[in-house]
Amino acid sequence: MTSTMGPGRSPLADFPGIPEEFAQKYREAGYWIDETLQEFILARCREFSERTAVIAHSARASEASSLATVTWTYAQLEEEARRAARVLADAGAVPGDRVLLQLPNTAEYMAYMCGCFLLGVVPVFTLPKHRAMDLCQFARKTDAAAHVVCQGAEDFDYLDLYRRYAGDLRAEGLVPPVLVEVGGYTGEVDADVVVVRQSPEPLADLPAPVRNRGSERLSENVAFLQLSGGTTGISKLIPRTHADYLYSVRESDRICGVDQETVMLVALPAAHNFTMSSPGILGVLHAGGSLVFAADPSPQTSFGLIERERVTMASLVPPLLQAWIASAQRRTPDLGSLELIQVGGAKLAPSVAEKVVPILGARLQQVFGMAEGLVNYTRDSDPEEVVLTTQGRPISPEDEIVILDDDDQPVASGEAGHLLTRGPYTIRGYYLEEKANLFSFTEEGYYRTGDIVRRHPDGHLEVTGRAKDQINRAGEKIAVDEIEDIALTADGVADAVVVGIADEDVGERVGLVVMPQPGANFGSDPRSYFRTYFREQGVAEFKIPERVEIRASLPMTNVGKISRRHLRTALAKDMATTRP
Ligand code: OOB
Repeated sequence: MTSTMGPGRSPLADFPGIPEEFAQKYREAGYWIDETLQEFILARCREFSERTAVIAHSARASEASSLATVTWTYAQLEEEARRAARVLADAGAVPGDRVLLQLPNTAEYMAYMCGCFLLGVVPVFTLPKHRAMDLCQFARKTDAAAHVVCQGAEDFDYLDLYRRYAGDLRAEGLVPPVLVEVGGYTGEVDADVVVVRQSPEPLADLPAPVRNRGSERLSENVAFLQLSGGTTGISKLIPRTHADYLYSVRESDRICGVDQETVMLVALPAAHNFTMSSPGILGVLHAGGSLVFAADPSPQTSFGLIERERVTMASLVPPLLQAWIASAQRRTPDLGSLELIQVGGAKLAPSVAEKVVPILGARLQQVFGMAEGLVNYTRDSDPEEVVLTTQGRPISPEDEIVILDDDDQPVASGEAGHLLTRGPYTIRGYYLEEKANLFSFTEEGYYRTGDIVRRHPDGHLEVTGRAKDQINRAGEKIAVDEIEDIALTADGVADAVVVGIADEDVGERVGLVVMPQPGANFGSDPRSYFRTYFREQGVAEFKIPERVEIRASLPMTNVGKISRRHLRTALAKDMATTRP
């Protein structure tokens, strides 16, 4: 293996954390305990050593072109994590450094996620779908030491993606991260790319952890950076601490009944907050259960795995649930082992919710969460009506919920309004977003979720809408103004409006309305014109407008230009009623 030492990286920058008076309360209540993710991984791998931790495809193909399935016990998971830690250390990453993790749902994901925690580096949970524009931003913001990819697992050239943004960073005088390819790629690579060709020796001696914040307690330092859905510009970075995150994981296990017998299917992207911790991958590790990774999210693949591995629990976004229901009606798979299906990430229609028990034969749990913190669950003890029609109630008695009207005044009880929250696992500020933080957090430290909710008398929340300029496409969040800003840079665009078009299959699709400059020419197929343009700009595929309309003028009111939000609403309605 080549060893490329990276340059020294900057320490983590400061950001608004949870104030000491609150921290003290959370410690005293036993919510925050003094355990880091490194200690957590090591302790569970020892406690459950002989049990099965992971069943997944491995990107390190044992036979050319086919992905091999591996089964790792907890002891093997620790060994593989130590190998990954060795690779990262050899690439120059030292405790406290940031590492961009961009891996598909493979065994390597588990090895490198755990490897980061063992080494004491701060992973940044990017998704395989992110493209050059996203990665460039994440690398720049975090001064990442390494970027971990798997070239072989998908039909996409991550080396090319790396070259693109690394070039941009160098042009700005910055030092790009070292690229670490973990799939055993055999082609040519550049000098600053590390290809993991053989299994390195597990790292026996882990370096001493470092504090990356003011806090004396290691457990109250930053464990990783999660990505926000983003409402302004590209995804913001969410600094989560060991103590706050692990509290939410332990409580999630208790609420969802996760134990040693749990066999969880991981069908959604592993790095998503839902998949990670609600109760997700970390919840299963905490309890000593088993994780079964699906290489793709199709019902066929998942049903096969459920039958073969006797899966007991799965988490889905609503469109995927709909696909499961449709497929199960046609194929009658054996889902007998499946006890619980969690659904979250976007609003679940009651008409779909009520099909879960009769068609899939498993209990339903609604999950309304956010990477910034707050997670709500419906409980097994809730009446059926509550499970079908609400998005649950918070994890913690210390999760403070406030519902306000447009003027920041509390709504009457039972009325819908803006949801604000603060609590023992909700952040008080994004990483390096001073300006956005002023808007997203109140002076009292409440996070403005951008969701419109109604609270039922029993405390359950019902999501009734959204106030943020964001599109929710099958649980993937897209910031409207990010896409508008890019559209505006295309030749011949005078104005651009991006809207969410209501859609039965994925909830919402991205629509783009363009007002052309005089004489502009977008060819005979503007959609494909803009698709090509967005791709060239390094925009991730899921954010690229699926419908494009060219309009000589945009709606105005009699008092002049209407607000951007009204314009978007009007155009969205328009596009939903006119078929392309
Ligand atoms: C989850 O996290 P994010 O950060 O990708 O997105 C959070 C946003 C929420 O603010 C809300 O707008 C929407 O996604 N959302 C839901 C929902 N769950 C999330 N909207 C309606 N109904 C639901 N059940 O999406 C996430 C994080 C942890 C657990 C589950 C989901």
